[in-house]
Amino acid sequence: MEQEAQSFFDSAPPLRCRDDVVASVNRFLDIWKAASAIGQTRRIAIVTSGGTTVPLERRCVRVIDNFSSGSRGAASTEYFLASDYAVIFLHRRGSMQPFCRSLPDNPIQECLEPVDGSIRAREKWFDAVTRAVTGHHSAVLQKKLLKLEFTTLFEYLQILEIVGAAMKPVGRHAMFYFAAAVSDFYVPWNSMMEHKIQSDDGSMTMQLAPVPKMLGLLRKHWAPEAFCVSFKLETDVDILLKKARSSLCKYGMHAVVANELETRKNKVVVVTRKVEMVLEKGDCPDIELPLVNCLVARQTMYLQQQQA
Ligand code: PAZ
Repeated sequence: MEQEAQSFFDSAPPLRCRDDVVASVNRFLDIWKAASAIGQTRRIAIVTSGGTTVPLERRCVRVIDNFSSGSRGAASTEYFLASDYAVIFLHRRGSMQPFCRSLPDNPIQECLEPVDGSIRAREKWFDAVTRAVTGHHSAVLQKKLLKLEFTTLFEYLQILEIVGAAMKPVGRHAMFYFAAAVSDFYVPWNSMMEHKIQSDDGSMTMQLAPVPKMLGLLRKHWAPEAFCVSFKLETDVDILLKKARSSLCKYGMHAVVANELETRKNKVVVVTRKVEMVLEKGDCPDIELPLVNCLVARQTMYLQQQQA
């Protein structure tokens, strides 16, 4: 498994923003280290969000994409921040952002209007705009939120490796929360066509390779002490829990959140080695509130086990 992961990284196109990512992650961690040194150790959640694309050509015209909107990751980020976590929000470019969930699709033109030579929020959208601006501003000002962007699977996994390895010193105070929908199959860079695939020949067949599983590397090498939560999405409820239980053991996760496509906004099951908890939205504003609360409590238990 490790060899497959290594050859994925060796053959991936170099990450263009690598130096910037490394520098911003290091800056974020320096703040965490300085606070820890004076006894104010904060937990850090690494929230992955949105779907990865799989390019079909090197000079990319076409991709394989998936349905994920990034809503789960954006909402969860808000709740982790509210629970006093610092958050690294590793998200798909253009996907849903924290504090912006109540805005319409075209927020600038729909929410704002020109008045007497300046711009102001329309009354109908005033509360949503205020929340979006102040929520984000306050998290950034307190240096509690770092946003990192990906589009392709190659970018996602390379950034994850940087962040994962950087989290080692954070130990049990780090929580990985893998809500992103990561492609299961891809076209390896070294077997990918350079130019746009031609349609002149009629139908075509393409061979996709399985994406190497990186969770094992995270648990074994990058950040072995971190609290790790992965997600399992299925459309067939009959296999959902079985698959979630199996990935709990296979990758050494502390919890797996099982969700079904149609009901994912109202119900999830948190699967751990000892218990399985069904969480429902009920009267909460969204399902991510009870979900994040539950996982924060599980991480507290995990931290207490170390002290015992
Ligand atoms: O991004 P979103 O809010 O539309 O959907 C969230 C989700 C279903 C992608 C997430 O809860 C999830 O299950 N992620 C892992 C998917 C998987 O690879 O099984």
